[in-house]
Parts: sequence; C-alpha cells; structure tokens
Amino acid sequence: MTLTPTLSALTNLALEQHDDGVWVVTLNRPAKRNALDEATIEDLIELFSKAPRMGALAIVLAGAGDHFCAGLDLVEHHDEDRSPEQFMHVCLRWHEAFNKMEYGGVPIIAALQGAVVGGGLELASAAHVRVADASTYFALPEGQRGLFTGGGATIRVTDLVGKARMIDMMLTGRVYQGQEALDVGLMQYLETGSSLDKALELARRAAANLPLSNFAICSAVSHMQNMSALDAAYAEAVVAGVVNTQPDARERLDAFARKTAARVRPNS
Ligand code: 1HE
Repeated sequence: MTLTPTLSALTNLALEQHDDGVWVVTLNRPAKRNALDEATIEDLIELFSKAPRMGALAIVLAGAGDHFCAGLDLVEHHDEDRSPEQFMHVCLRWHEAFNKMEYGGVPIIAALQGAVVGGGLELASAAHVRVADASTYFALPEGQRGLFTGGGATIRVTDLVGKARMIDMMLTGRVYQGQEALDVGLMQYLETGSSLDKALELARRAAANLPLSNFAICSAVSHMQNMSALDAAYAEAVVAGVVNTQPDARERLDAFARKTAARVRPNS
C-alpha cells in the first residue's frame, strides 16, 4: 500500500499544481454559476481527501466566472425530486467534502467574487481563510426558496458571524457585502483588486511554513473547538509536544538564536 495516492479524473473542478506546492482548485461550471451538483461534491471529496498526501502545501479555492458559487444545484434538486433519505445522503456527502477541507491539515484560502450564497457560503466557510473582492456578496437564500441549509452553515457560518446574524440572514435573505461583511467576519480580507491574486500571495506565505505546523493549525484548532476546554488544553499540549520539537524546526530556532531570522515588526 502506498501513502501517495493518485487523483481520479475530475468532472467539474480544474486543478493547477504549482512547483512551490501551492495548488489552485477552481470550481469550473461558470455557465451554472458553479452551482454544487452531486458530481462537484464528489470531485471535492476526491481532491481534498488526497491532496494532503500528495504534497499540496496550501490550496487556493476559486470559482470560474463572475460568481464564486451559487450553492446547491437547484435544477438538479428539482429534477431528481429526492426523498428525505436521498437528500440526507446528499448532505452527508457535502459534510464529507467540507470536513475533509476543514480538518485535512492543508491551508485552504478561498478567493471569492460575486455571489457566495447558500451552499456556496457553506463551502467558503469550510476554508481556513476567505478573501473577497469588491464584487463579492454573501447571502443564505434558503428560507426564500423553501429550503434549509444542509452543508454545515448552522455550524460554520454561525461560528463566523454569530447566531443572531445567521438567523437574520436565513429569515430575511439579508445580503452582506463590502466593509460590513468584513466587519461581521464573513471574510478576513477585502481587496480592491483581485481576490485571486491576494489568495495566491497568502497561500504562498502559508506554504513557506513547516507542513507539520500547518497541519496543526488547520486541523487541531477545529478539533479543539469540538472539545471541552479541559480536553482542548490537554490536546493542545500533546499537539505542541509533537510540533514544537519537530527536527525541521531546529534550523528556524537556530536562525532566531543567531539573530538572522526576521523579527516581528508592526506594519509600516
Ligand atoms: C443555477 C443556480 C443554482 C444559477 N442551481 N443552477 N442558492 C440560490 O438560491 C442562488 C440561485 N442563483 C442565483 O440567485 C443567481 O443565479 C446568481 C445570483 C448566482 C447569478 O445570477 P446571474 O443573473 O448571473 O445568473 P442566472 O441567469 O440566474 O443563472 C445563469 C445560469 O446558472 C442559469 O442556467 P441556464 O441553463 O438557464 O443558463 C441558472 O439556472 C444557473 N444557476 N444558480 C442550479 N443554484 C445542502 S443545502 C444547500 C442549500 C442551498 O444552497 S439553496 C441554493 C441557494
């Protein structure tokens, strides 16, 4: 058995693998505003299950066209006329994909533009960092469509904006954009230029960290949020025991001790 898997063919995702370990994964159904059909979710599971074992050091998640993602493929959902049990399984596949992202240990930076709505916001909220541009807007239109969130918004979007704002978004269809979206925590960066360029810059910076440090940052923090404070503190100590004694960190510690490493300074 090999630990390095190979990727099966992807239907609705485009993948670029850069030499520096940064991967760019692009939702590639722009004619359908990158709506999430079953095939796209299977692609996301395939990619994010294997990327951590294939040398990906950081991943930019982008959407082709003017919109990041229009959420659940409503036409497929209409045409399939799913039973409750079938749709429960659809949602479980979404959770499989998004959990692989959040807990996989590889930094994922979402580059957002246009609509980030419904399941599109659920997808974006499974990334570790979100970068928006001037065109980006966020909404949860499920309430207006006679639906409910099924891809983790009740957990991840509530974590980002808090319960009251989450319920308001669902009840009233409220749209957040620009500085207000930044202020409520829907994204961490608001760019006047290209969100993709900024996401790439952040991914390259993250990829320069030691992979084991990134693994801890991008999986342990999420796991610890699911624990009691007592258990989380214990787990933190165990993770730090492993990460903070990794042989690869010696060189960085030596550089600090020899005063050749960069110091932390305020932004100029
Ligand atoms: C779609 C979808 C979709 C577009 N499923 N096909 N999500 C929503 O309620 C968002 C629904 N979409 C929209 O509000 C708009 O399409 C957008 C604001 C995203 C873009 O508007 P626009 O004017 O650029 O595009 P359009 O003309 O509305 O759509 C272009 C095409 O994309 C059209 O297909 P065409 O074959 O007629 O050209 C649309 O049908 C298609 N399209 N959005 C399927 N969502 C696990 S539970 C998750 C719950 C949810 O996510 S609820 C979904 C919330």
